[in-house]
Amino acid sequence: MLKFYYNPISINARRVWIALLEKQIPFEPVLVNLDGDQLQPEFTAINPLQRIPVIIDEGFKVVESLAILDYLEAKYPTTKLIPDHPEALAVMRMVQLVAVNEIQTATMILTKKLIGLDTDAEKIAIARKQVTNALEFYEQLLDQHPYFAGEEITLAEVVAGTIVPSLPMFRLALAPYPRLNAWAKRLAGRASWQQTTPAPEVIQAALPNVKKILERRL
Ligand SMILES: N[C@@H](CCC(=O)N[C@@H](CS)C(=O)NCC(=O)O)C(=O)O
Repeated sequence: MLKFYYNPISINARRVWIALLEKQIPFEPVLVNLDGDQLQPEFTAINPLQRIPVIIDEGFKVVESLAILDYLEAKYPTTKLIPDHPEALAVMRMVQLVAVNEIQTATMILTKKLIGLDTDAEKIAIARKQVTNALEFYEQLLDQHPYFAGEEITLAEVVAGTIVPSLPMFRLALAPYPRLNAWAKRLAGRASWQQTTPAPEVIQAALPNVKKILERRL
Protein backbone atom coordinates (compact mmCIF):
# COMPACT_ATOMS: atom_id res chain seq x y z
CA MET A 1 0.00 0.00 0.00
CA LEU A 2 1.13 3.56 -0.72
CA LYS A 3 3.05 5.00 2.26
CA PHE A 4 2.47 8.67 3.10
CA TYR A 5 4.96 10.42 5.41
CA TYR A 6 3.25 13.41 6.95
CA ASN A 7 2.51 15.54 9.97
CA PRO A 8 -0.93 17.12 10.57
CA ILE A 9 0.51 20.64 10.91
CA SER A 10 2.35 20.54 7.58
CA ILE A 11 0.53 22.39 4.81
CA ASN A 12 2.82 20.82 2.22
CA ALA A 13 1.80 17.38 3.44
CA ARG A 14 -1.85 18.37 3.71
CA ARG A 15 -2.00 18.99 -0.04
CA VAL A 16 -1.02 15.41 -0.66
CA TRP A 17 -3.34 14.12 2.05
CA ILE A 18 -6.32 15.92 0.46
CA ALA A 19 -5.43 14.59 -3.01
CA LEU A 20 -5.22 11.03 -1.62
CA LEU A 21 -8.65 11.44 0.00
CA GLU A 22 -10.28 13.12 -3.00
CA LYS A 23 -8.94 10.40 -5.28
CA GLN A 24 -9.88 7.69 -2.76
CA ILE A 25 -6.42 6.14 -2.94
CA PRO A 26 -5.81 3.73 -0.05
CA PHE A 27 -2.68 4.72 1.90
CA GLU A 28 -0.73 3.99 5.04
CA PRO A 29 -0.02 7.22 6.95
CA VAL A 30 3.40 7.43 8.61
CA LEU A 31 3.59 10.22 11.16
CA VAL A 32 6.90 12.10 11.19
CA ASN A 33 7.29 14.10 14.39
CA LEU A 34 8.83 17.38 13.36
CA ASP A 35 10.70 17.57 16.66
CA GLY A 36 13.86 16.29 15.04
CA ASP A 37 12.74 12.89 13.65
CA GLN A 38 13.07 14.41 10.19
CA LEU A 39 16.80 14.95 10.83
CA GLN A 40 17.55 11.40 12.00
CA PRO A 41 19.49 9.02 9.73
CA GLU A 42 16.41 6.79 9.31
CA PHE A 43 14.32 9.56 7.74
CA THR A 44 17.30 11.18 5.98
CA ALA A 45 17.70 7.89 4.12
CA ILE A 46 14.11 8.30 2.91
CA ASN A 47 14.43 11.99 2.05
CA PRO A 48 17.90 13.59 2.08
CA LEU A 49 16.14 16.99 2.06
CA GLN A 50 14.81 16.09 5.55
CA ARG A 51 11.31 17.27 4.77
CA ILE A 52 7.81 15.90 4.52
CA PRO A 53 5.74 15.02 2.55
CA VAL A 54 7.14 11.88 0.98
CA ILE A 55 5.23 9.04 -0.64
CA ILE A 56 6.46 5.57 -1.52
CA ASP A 57 4.22 3.81 -3.99
CA GLU A 58 5.08 0.27 -5.11
CA GLY A 59 8.69 0.98 -4.17
CA PHE A 60 8.78 4.29 -6.06
CA LYS A 61 9.61 7.30 -3.90
CA VAL A 62 8.45 10.85 -4.57
CA VAL A 63 9.36 13.97 -2.56
CA GLU A 64 8.19 17.58 -3.09
CA SER A 65 4.45 18.07 -2.70
CA LEU A 66 3.79 19.39 -6.22
CA ALA A 67 5.70 16.52 -7.80
CA ILE A 68 3.71 14.08 -5.65
CA LEU A 69 0.43 15.67 -6.80
CA ASP A 70 1.45 15.32 -10.46
CA TYR A 71 2.48 11.71 -9.87
CA LEU A 72 -0.81 10.84 -8.16
CA GLU A 73 -2.77 12.37 -11.03
CA ALA A 74 -0.84 10.41 -13.65
CA LYS A 75 -0.96 7.15 -11.71
CA TYR A 76 -4.54 7.41 -10.36
CA PRO A 77 -6.49 9.45 -12.94
CA THR A 78 -9.99 8.27 -12.04
CA THR A 79 -10.91 11.38 -10.05
CA LYS A 80 -9.38 14.07 -12.24
CA LEU A 81 -7.67 16.96 -10.48
CA ILE A 82 -5.77 18.35 -13.50
CA PRO A 83 -7.97 19.71 -16.31
CA ASP A 84 -7.27 19.06 -20.00
CA HIS A 85 -8.52 22.36 -21.39
CA PRO A 86 -5.51 24.66 -22.03
CA GLU A 87 -7.07 27.68 -20.28
CA ALA A 88 -8.22 25.67 -17.27
CA LEU A 89 -4.78 24.07 -17.03
CA ALA A 90 -3.08 27.48 -17.15
CA VAL A 91 -5.41 28.82 -14.45
CA MET A 92 -4.72 25.81 -12.25
CA ARG A 93 -0.94 26.20 -12.58
CA MET A 94 -1.08 29.97 -12.00
CA VAL A 95 -3.03 29.44 -8.80
CA GLN A 96 -0.63 26.74 -7.59
CA LEU A 97 2.48 28.77 -8.35
CA VAL A 98 1.13 31.99 -6.84
CA ALA A 99 0.25 30.03 -3.68
CA VAL A 100 3.75 28.61 -3.41
CA ASN A 101 5.88 31.48 -4.71
CA GLU A 102 3.96 34.49 -3.43
CA ILE A 103 1.76 33.48 -0.50
CA GLN A 104 3.80 30.70 1.06
CA THR A 105 7.08 32.64 0.94
CA ALA A 106 5.36 35.62 2.57
CA THR A 107 3.75 33.47 5.27
CA MET A 108 7.20 32.19 6.27
CA ILE A 109 8.07 35.79 7.20
CA LEU A 110 4.69 36.31 8.89
CA THR A 111 5.10 33.08 10.87
CA LYS A 112 8.51 34.29 12.05
CA LYS A 113 6.85 37.48 13.26
CA LEU A 114 4.04 35.50 14.94
CA ILE A 115 6.50 33.49 16.99
CA GLY A 116 8.78 36.43 17.68
CA LEU A 117 11.72 35.45 15.45
CA ASP A 118 11.67 38.40 13.07
CA THR A 119 10.17 41.77 13.74
CA ASP A 120 11.62 43.80 10.87
CA ALA A 121 8.58 46.04 10.20
CA GLU A 122 9.53 46.81 6.60
CA LYS A 123 9.95 43.15 5.68
CA ILE A 124 6.63 42.32 7.32
CA ALA A 125 4.84 45.09 5.41
CA ILE A 126 6.31 43.75 2.15
CA ALA A 127 5.16 40.22 3.03
CA ARG A 128 1.62 41.43 3.79
CA LYS A 129 1.46 43.35 0.50
CA GLN A 130 2.71 40.30 -1.39
CA VAL A 131 -0.17 38.28 0.09
CA THR A 132 -2.85 40.89 -0.57
CA ASN A 133 -1.69 41.26 -4.19
CA ALA A 134 -2.07 37.50 -4.58
CA LEU A 135 -5.53 37.55 -2.99
CA GLU A 136 -6.62 40.33 -5.34
CA PHE A 137 -5.35 38.26 -8.27
CA TYR A 138 -7.28 35.20 -7.01
CA GLU A 139 -10.44 37.25 -6.53
CA GLN A 140 -10.33 38.36 -10.18
CA LEU A 141 -9.47 34.89 -11.42
CA LEU A 142 -12.41 33.22 -9.64
CA ASP A 143 -14.85 35.34 -11.61
CA GLN A 144 -18.25 33.61 -11.33
CA HIS A 145 -16.94 30.02 -11.06
CA PRO A 146 -17.31 27.99 -7.87
CA TYR A 147 -13.70 26.80 -8.34
CA PHE A 148 -10.72 28.36 -10.09
CA ALA A 149 -10.77 26.17 -13.19
CA GLY A 150 -14.56 25.89 -13.44
CA GLU A 151 -17.21 23.67 -11.89
CA GLU A 152 -14.95 21.08 -10.26
CA ILE A 153 -12.05 21.23 -7.83
CA THR A 154 -8.55 20.84 -9.25
CA LEU A 155 -5.04 21.01 -7.86
CA ALA A 156 -5.60 24.80 -7.73
CA GLU A 157 -7.92 24.19 -4.77
CA VAL A 158 -5.72 21.47 -3.29
CA VAL A 159 -2.74 23.87 -3.15
CA ALA A 160 -4.26 27.34 -2.60
CA GLY A 161 -7.09 25.90 -0.51
CA THR A 162 -4.70 24.64 2.14
CA ILE A 163 -2.98 28.00 2.65
CA VAL A 164 -5.49 30.78 1.89
CA PRO A 165 -7.95 29.75 4.66
CA SER A 166 -5.12 30.01 7.22
CA LEU A 167 -4.40 33.68 6.42
CA PRO A 168 -6.75 35.14 9.07
CA MET A 169 -4.21 33.69 11.56
CA PHE A 170 -1.92 36.51 10.38
CA ARG A 171 -4.71 39.12 10.58
CA LEU A 172 -5.21 38.90 6.81
CA ALA A 173 -8.99 38.70 6.51
CA LEU A 174 -10.72 37.13 3.52
CA ALA A 175 -13.87 39.26 3.93
CA PRO A 176 -12.62 41.97 1.49
CA TYR A 177 -12.51 39.27 -1.21
CA PRO A 178 -16.12 38.01 -1.39
CA ARG A 179 -15.63 35.39 -4.12
CA LEU A 180 -12.52 34.01 -2.47
CA ASN A 181 -14.25 34.02 0.90
CA ALA A 182 -17.18 32.03 -0.54
CA TRP A 183 -14.70 29.67 -2.24
CA ALA A 184 -12.90 29.05 1.09
CA LYS A 185 -16.25 28.29 2.76
CA ARG A 186 -17.13 25.90 -0.07
CA LEU A 187 -13.89 24.00 0.49
CA ALA A 188 -14.41 23.94 4.26
CA GLY A 189 -17.62 21.99 3.61
CA ARG A 190 -15.77 19.13 1.89
CA ALA A 191 -15.00 15.97 3.84
CA SER A 192 -11.35 15.97 2.71
CA TRP A 193 -10.81 19.48 4.10
CA GLN A 194 -12.63 18.71 7.33
CA GLN A 195 -10.71 15.51 7.88
CA THR A 196 -7.32 17.22 7.43
CA THR A 197 -7.84 20.56 9.21
CA PRO A 198 -5.47 20.66 12.17
CA ALA A 199 -7.16 21.54 15.45
CA PRO A 200 -6.05 24.90 16.94
CA GLU A 201 -4.55 23.11 19.96
CA VAL A 202 -2.49 20.89 17.64
CA ILE A 203 -1.10 23.99 15.91
CA GLN A 204 -0.44 25.65 19.26
CA ALA A 205 1.40 22.61 20.57
CA ALA A 206 3.56 22.47 17.43
CA LEU A 207 4.78 26.08 17.66
CA PRO A 208 8.05 25.22 19.49
CA ASN A 209 8.92 22.75 16.69
CA VAL A 210 7.97 25.32 14.04
CA LYS A 211 10.25 27.81 15.76
CA LYS A 212 13.18 25.37 15.75
CA ILE A 213 12.60 24.61 12.05
CA LEU A 214 12.46 28.30 11.09
CA GLU A 215 15.62 29.02 13.07
CA ARG A 216 17.43 26.29 11.16
CA ARG A 217 16.09 27.02 7.67
CA LEU A 218 16.60 29.93 5.24
N1 LIG B 1 8.96 22.27 -1.18
C1 LIG B 1 8.64 21.20 -0.26
C2 LIG B 1 8.61 21.78 1.14
C3 LIG B 1 8.45 20.71 2.20
C4 LIG B 1 8.61 21.29 3.60
O1 LIG B 1 9.18 22.36 3.80
N2 LIG B 1 8.09 20.56 4.58
C5 LIG B 1 8.20 20.99 5.95
C6 LIG B 1 6.88 20.78 6.67
S1 LIG B 1 5.62 21.83 6.01
C7 LIG B 1 9.23 20.12 6.65
O2 LIG B 1 9.25 18.93 6.49
N3 LIG B 1 10.09 20.75 7.45
C8 LIG B 1 11.03 20.04 8.27
C9 LIG B 1 12.31 20.80 8.43
O3 LIG B 1 12.53 21.79 7.71
O4 LIG B 1 13.09 20.39 9.29
C10 LIG B 1 7.30 20.56 -0.64
O5 LIG B 1 6.49 21.26 -1.26
O6 LIG B 1 7.09 19.38 -0.37
